[in-house]
Amino acid sequence: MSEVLKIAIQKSGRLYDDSVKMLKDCGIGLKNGINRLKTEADNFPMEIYFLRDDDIPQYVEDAVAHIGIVGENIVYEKNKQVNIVEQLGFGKCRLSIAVGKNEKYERASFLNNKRIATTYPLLVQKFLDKNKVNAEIHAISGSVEIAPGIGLADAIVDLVSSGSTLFMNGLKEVETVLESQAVLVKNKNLDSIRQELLDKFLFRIRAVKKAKNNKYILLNAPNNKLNEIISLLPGMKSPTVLPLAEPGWSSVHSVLDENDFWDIITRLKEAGAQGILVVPIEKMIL
Ligand code: PRT
Ligand code: ZN
Repeated sequence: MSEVLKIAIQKSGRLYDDSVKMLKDCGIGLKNGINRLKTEADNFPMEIYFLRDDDIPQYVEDAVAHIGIVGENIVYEKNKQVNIVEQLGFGKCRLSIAVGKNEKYERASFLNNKRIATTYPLLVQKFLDKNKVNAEIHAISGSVEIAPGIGLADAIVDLVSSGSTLFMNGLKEVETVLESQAVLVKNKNLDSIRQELLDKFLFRIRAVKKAKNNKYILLNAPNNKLNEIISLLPGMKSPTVLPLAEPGWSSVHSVLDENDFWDIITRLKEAGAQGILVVPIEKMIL
C-alpha cells in the first residue's frame, strides 16, 4: 500500500472538474470518502490529495505529492524545483497586462514609472527586466481588476480568459506576458517505482489526449472515385476500404485530426463521398 503514486490536484476551483475528469478518462476513479484532504483511486495505485493550487508546486518539490496538476502560471510564479511533464489541454488562459480603456499603450515602455498591481510579482518583474522597464509592482492577493479604479495602480497584470472581467472594470488587455494551461508536474527525484507508475499514467493521458484531437470517420464512396477520396484521408496507417453490398460502392474508414477536419470533409464531399459519419474516439494508442 505504501508504493502508490501520490498526486496533488486542486481542492476546488477552476481546475478541479477537469482534473477529476482527466483521471476518470484514464480509467482512474476516486473512492468517495468523506475525508476531503485525500482519497484513494479505485483501480490504480494512486492517492489523490486535494490542495490549494498555489501550494501544489511546494508539495511536489518536497515529495509530499510525487506529481501534481496545476496551471503553468502558478508553476512559473512559484518557481519551485519541479519538472513539467505534460501539458493537459485544459485551464487555458493568459497572463496579460491591462490598462484603462482610454489609455494609449503601444509598447512596454508605457509602464515606465507606473504602478502595476498583480498577484504574479515574479513573472511581472521578469517581463519588466526583459523589456528594460522600471515600474513599481504592488503584489496583492486578489481582486486585482479593481486596483486602477480605486487609484492603487495604473496597470494590472492578471489572468484573462473571456476578457469580460476586464471589460466590466473599464480595462483593456494590451499585452500577453504568458500563455498558460494546466500541466502535470513531477518531483525531480522520483524513485524508480514512482517513475514507472508515472510512465503508466502518462501513457494513458497521452492516449486520451490524442483521442480528443481526432475523430473517426466513415463514408461511402463510388469505386471510380476511391483513389481521389483515399488520397484526402491520412488514417493511422492508411484508410480501411470495405466493399458495400451495392456493387460499385465501398465504405471507407479513417481517422482525422480535429484541426484539418472541416477542410477535409468539404473536399471529401466535393470528391463524391456520401453518407459521411463522424464519431468521437475514446482512446487512441499508436
Ligand atoms: O483556492 P485556490 O487557490 O486553489 O484557487 P484560486 O482561486 O487561486 O484559482 P482558480 O480556481 O480561480 O484558478 C485556478 C487556475 O485556473 C489558475 O491558476 C489558472 O491556471 C486557471 N485559469 C483559467 C484561470 C482562469 N482561466 C481565469 N479566468 N484562473 C483565474 N481566472 C480568473 C482571473 O484571475 C480573473 O479574475 O478569472 C477572471 C478573468 O476571467 P474572464 O473570463 O473574465 O477573462
Ligand atoms: Zn490559488
